[in-house]
Amino acid sequence: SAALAQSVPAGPPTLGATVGGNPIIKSKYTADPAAMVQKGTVYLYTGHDEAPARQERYVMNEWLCFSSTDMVHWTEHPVPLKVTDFAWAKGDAWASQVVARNGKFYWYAAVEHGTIPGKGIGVAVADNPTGPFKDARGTALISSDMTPEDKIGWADIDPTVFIDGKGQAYLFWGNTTCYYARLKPNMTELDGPIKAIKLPQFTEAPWVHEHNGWYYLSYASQFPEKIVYAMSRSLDGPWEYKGILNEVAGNSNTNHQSIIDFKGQSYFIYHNGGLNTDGGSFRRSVCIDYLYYNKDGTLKRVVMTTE
Ligand code: FUB
Repeated sequence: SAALAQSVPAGPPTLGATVGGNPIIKSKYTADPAAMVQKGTVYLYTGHDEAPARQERYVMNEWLCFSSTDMVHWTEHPVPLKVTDFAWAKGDAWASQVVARNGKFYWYAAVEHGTIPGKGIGVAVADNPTGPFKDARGTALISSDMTPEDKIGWADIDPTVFIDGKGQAYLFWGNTTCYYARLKPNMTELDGPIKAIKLPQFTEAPWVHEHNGWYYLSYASQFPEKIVYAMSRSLDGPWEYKGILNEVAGNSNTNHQSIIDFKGQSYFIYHNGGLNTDGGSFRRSVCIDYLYYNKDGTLKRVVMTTE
């Protein structure tokens, strides 16, 4: 079939080539993608936009999980995590990321805290990428009392976790200010102070990845959001701002990216508001396009495709 032919490219795809049918999930609205590669399979974790048509507010109560071995055909797994799995939380299944360590899978997720004003970040754990996941702490890992300069109530969102070659794990997160801290090897406790990173026009959605000896910190900038990025040789910085990676994605005020290498290709996974006539800022959809590196490690701008 045409879709299958696309999944086995005969050589590197050219700039602007399609991965295979954006948005990739058409059965529901999906947002805030975070992909994880495990043993020849990509697991894609997303938020679930459940706002009815014309309701211009987030309705998000659970996260979703899909998997693929070719980035074209996706299988949905039963809902692996809900806000109600965090007893201390009261709503808002916002952005999240899953990482693997020592045979377990740790899911970092932003929610509305039940008793401490504002958002918080929890961590759930499972023996399998598809769950079932259980709250690993019983309390928030990050809450607004830990970042007291938070004047907006949602500074503590959008976690991304990266484990370096020496096994040191780092948690990055934030809205308006980008924070980071080390994690203990148990992945459920901070190891040292929370620090702020100075990044130009940081809005939210940090994502940290590594490629050929460079660390990349991409993030959503301004509003409506573009995705921009910075590079460093060290996770402690200094981070050098490199500019726009992805322009505002159609019909959604937010964007939120995940970047992975899989079977020799690099991918930029993001969301837009392009599905159906009801699609938009509160009914978003995950899309995938190829990502290309220049020889000096900088990134070519992502060409967004719709097919
Ligand atoms: O989905 C809710 C929020 O919108 C996320 O946490 C942000 O990154 C933005 O996409």
